Amino acid sequence: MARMRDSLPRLLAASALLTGLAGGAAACGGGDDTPADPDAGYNCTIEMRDEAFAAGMEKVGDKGITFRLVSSDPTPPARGDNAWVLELEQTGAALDGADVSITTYMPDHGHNGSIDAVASPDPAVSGRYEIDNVNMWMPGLWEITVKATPAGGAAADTDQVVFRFCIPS
Ligand SMILES: [Cu+2]
Repeated sequence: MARMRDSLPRLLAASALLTGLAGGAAACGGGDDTPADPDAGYNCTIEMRDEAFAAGMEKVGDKGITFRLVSSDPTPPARGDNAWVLELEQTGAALDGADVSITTYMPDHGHNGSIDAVASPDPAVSGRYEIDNVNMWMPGLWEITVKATPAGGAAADTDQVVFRFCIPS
């Protein structure tokens, strides 16, 4: 069944490719299932790998850090640059002073977002970080990996979670 789920969007991408070729649009980089036209849009209603955005949604990494996505501007996440607010907790306490990094990636195309996200702690709220430039420049499925290393922690202390959002157009 996983294969069925995966292949349907690819079929749609393939038909978008054919449509795009007829219009002479350029491809966006390697991969045999790369849509031809970044502006062609993407049918998120049949995408099964994504998550519905909800303000305050949480994920817990393997090392026990809770990553709470407090908000996204715009809501839900949309094409282009998004500003996120994130809260981190570990063993029930707000995690201040962590080294936070964000990577956006399109698994179907093998490419990242066009610019690097920037994380900065919110001095007003313990454990809260503002993330600018969460970039999803193209319609389709994006994986947003959030990593956090507690203050003074080694690389082995780094925890991470992945959010998956679909950008329709
Ligand atoms: Cu892409």
